[in-house]
Amino acid sequence: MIKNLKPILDINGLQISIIGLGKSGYSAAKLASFLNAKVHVSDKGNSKIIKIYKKELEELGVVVEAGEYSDKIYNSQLWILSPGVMLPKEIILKAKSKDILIISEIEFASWFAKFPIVGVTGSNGKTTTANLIYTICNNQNICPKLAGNIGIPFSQVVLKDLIKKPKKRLYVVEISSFQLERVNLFRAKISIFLNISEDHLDRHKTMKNYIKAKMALIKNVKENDYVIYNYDDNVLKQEIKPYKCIKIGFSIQEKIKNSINIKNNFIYDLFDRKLIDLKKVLIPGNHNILNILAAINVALLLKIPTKEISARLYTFKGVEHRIEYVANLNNVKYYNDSKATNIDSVIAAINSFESPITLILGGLDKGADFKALRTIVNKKKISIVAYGSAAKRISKTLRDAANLYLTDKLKEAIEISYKVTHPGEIVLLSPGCASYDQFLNFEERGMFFKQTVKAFAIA
Ligand code: UMA
Ligand code: ADP
Repeated sequence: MIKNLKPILDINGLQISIIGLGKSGYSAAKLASFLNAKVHVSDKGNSKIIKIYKKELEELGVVVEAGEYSDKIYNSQLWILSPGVMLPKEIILKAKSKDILIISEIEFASWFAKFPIVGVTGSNGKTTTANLIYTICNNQNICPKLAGNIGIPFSQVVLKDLIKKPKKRLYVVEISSFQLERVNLFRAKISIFLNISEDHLDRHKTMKNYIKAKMALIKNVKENDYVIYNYDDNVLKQEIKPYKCIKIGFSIQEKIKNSINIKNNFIYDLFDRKLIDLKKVLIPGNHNILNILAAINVALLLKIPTKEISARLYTFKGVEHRIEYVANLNNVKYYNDSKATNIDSVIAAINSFESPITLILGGLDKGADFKALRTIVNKKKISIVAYGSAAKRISKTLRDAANLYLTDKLKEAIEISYKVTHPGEIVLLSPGCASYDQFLNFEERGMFFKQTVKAFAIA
């Protein structure tokens, strides 16, 4: 029985159930098995990948059940939940009645992480900022490793280090609200909050719950830990106030004392010396300047020489599927922003361009508030090509604010954009919706967009 929430640093012989056998469950099972726990994995699905993982884990002595959760899950002292798992209330209550400790995979991995963690969260910009930190700080003294929601389970990275025993390491962990839902003792030396806007309400139900999940990143913050946060985000500013730690704000709207600041297209360091020439930065938009400010603050805390910071930053070309330049066809530039799956990221993309835009918006409707786009599409004279299951709602909300075309498939939306966009203008896929209606994920959607656009060039 584990009544208090202490990390169980010795899990030798402990009976553990891992729920969900995706990337996280698979890696957590391998880590737990390496540490000699008795591991049982349960997944309600039974896909091809589950079968592959099952075979591999069974060779390690892990018991795997696929297709349903059996009562075996209750024969354990610790549950590790994969981020995508949402358990019915009655299962949680039954586990609690049996004193089973329920944690997230990120929490579990952190118990065995022997090096400091930089935790990166926010509604948008996590992957870009984590990659920026990695690029700027990647030297022999820091030895950073990317992990977490970025697609590399933290358990996988921690296990590799337990085996290889490196002398130095910094974990740069991208952390989603799902992963923070069951954090008990997780603690990052540096925590980053990029922004908070409406997202994942299908899971969290209310903004209050969503914000609460995000703030769990600093639930265990200590006085000498650092919290780097977007000072232009009013919600964050309020939420962070009560925490006792070293707070470092960053802003593009106002000058902040004892912080890096922006003046005349330059970022200045704490001593008012020029640090970054923003004209040399390759990634577009004010949102990316905020991401850069967050990353530079980390680099300065890690004492990366300023020349190294600027030189590395100027090489950073951005991450695939985030306002990614695709092609120039007949003097029309095409950009792939398939990762924009909420409204704030669509606004960030629109604001990154001066030229008129044909915006491809749509996909699987997550219930986003398209009203929030009315002002900007009207002001910037944007044409919208709406597609997918969200198209009708987009049309209803925005047809009197923008020139709007309606269609079903993304392919047709690209064809319409090709026809209606004039030389000097931009075609931007920034869908603001999930991809799962027509694609496996946002990566597949972005690849499809790029291939279709490039095919126009050949035709
Ligand atoms: N499953 C159950 N019960 C459930 C739900 C799912 O058994 O109630 C099973 C499924 O059948 C499946 C497995 O759980 O076999 C999937 O687990 P998962 O959804 O947690 O996926 P992983 O493969 O472990 O990937 C997770 C993150 N997925 C989610 O948060 C949904 C990945 O983020 C992350 O990269 C990975 O861990 C490594 O840390 C993806 C994501 O979409 C990219 N994140 C969201 C986002 O960025 O918006 C938060
Ligand atoms: P995340 O990992 O949080 O999803 P990404 O870096 O993958 O963030 O970017 C997701 C989407 O959000 C992309 O469309 C990108 O252009 C946009 N974006 C990136 N940074 C920000 C930011 N700071 N504010 C708003 N949108 C952003």
